[in-house]
Amino acid sequence: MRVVYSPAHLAHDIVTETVMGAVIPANEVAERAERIRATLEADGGFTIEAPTEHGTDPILAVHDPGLLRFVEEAWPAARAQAIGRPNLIADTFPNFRMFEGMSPDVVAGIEETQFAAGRAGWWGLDTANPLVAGTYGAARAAVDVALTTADLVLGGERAAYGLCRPPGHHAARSMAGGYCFFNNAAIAADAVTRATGQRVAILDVDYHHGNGTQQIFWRRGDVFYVSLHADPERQYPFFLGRANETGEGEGAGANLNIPLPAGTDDETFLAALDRGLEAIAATPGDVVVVSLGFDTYGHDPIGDFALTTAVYHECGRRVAALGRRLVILQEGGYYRPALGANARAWLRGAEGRDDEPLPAPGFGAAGSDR
Ligand code: Q9C
Ligand code: ZN
Repeated sequence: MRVVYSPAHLAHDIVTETVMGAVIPANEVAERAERIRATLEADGGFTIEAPTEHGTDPILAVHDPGLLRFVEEAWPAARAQAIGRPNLIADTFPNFRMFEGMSPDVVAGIEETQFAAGRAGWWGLDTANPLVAGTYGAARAAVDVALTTADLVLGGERAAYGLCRPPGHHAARSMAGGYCFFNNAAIAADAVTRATGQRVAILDVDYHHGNGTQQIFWRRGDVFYVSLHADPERQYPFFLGRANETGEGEGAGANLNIPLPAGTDDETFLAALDRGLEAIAATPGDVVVVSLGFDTYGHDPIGDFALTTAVYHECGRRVAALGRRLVILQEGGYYRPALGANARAWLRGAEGRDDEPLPAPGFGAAGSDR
């Protein structure tokens, strides 16, 4: 399988994040993508290639120009304001209840502030997306990775994998969040619908609900969003991801959320996956964009599912059995020791290759499960 990867992600060198205000070692780190790349290289069945530049038009087809400008300018602006921190994390957000009782005209007149912390809050969902000097370049490269992966599939590949980092599915039209800045999968899906004039499905199997992807396509009937995720009742992003969110207007019925309980195991997950795949099979279209996360893994530090490496092979196999062409894009997954093995298993399953074990630990950079 052809894999698209850019070393530009390394400049998004996140070291810490905050959880409920406390500073902890970051989860969404560069090592994640490097582990996956090394394991796919060691496998020998994947070819790794660089993305091509696609410019900002495909980003602006999906995102508010203000969000793009914010991600580009936030770091230099923070520096210019003599904010000498290693990263920029917002702490004040325009919670919609702040404006309760105020007329829509008054609310519409409220503007983005140019002060770094306020501006990051204006464009952000939460405190989980630290922005550093290299964030803009990395986020732009992740979009190019996604669009190049889509190009490969439009060019005739049955399936291709984009090793996107930072991930994207929490980023909405006008909002970053949850380690995401630009919505790689949404940008790719939008580009595919424009290139083909056909409907596209997005299958999101990251542990978290892809609130950003749902929001972007909420009123669109040309992109069908299906997500399997931890029930937002107990898990981030908390305020979207419920089963009764099905889309509106042209998009009515084109959003399917499948929230899952803590402890979800291989069997429960596969049953939910089959539900999602049946729904996709019932809609027209030839291309599926997969938002692929491995934070469903049993040892994931921020998830509570119990999936095994073996089931990822079966998931890849079942998704490919749809018979559609696959633009597979990396989202989350934070248990670094198993990331390579999990990605390799999923992608081998999608390609119809068997689930042969990795080369022995110590042989090459593939790494073992534990
Ligand atoms: N206790 C993705 O997987 N909340 N994003 C972290 C940790 C944010 C996850 C809280 C999680 C965002 C792409
Ligand atoms: Zn996730």
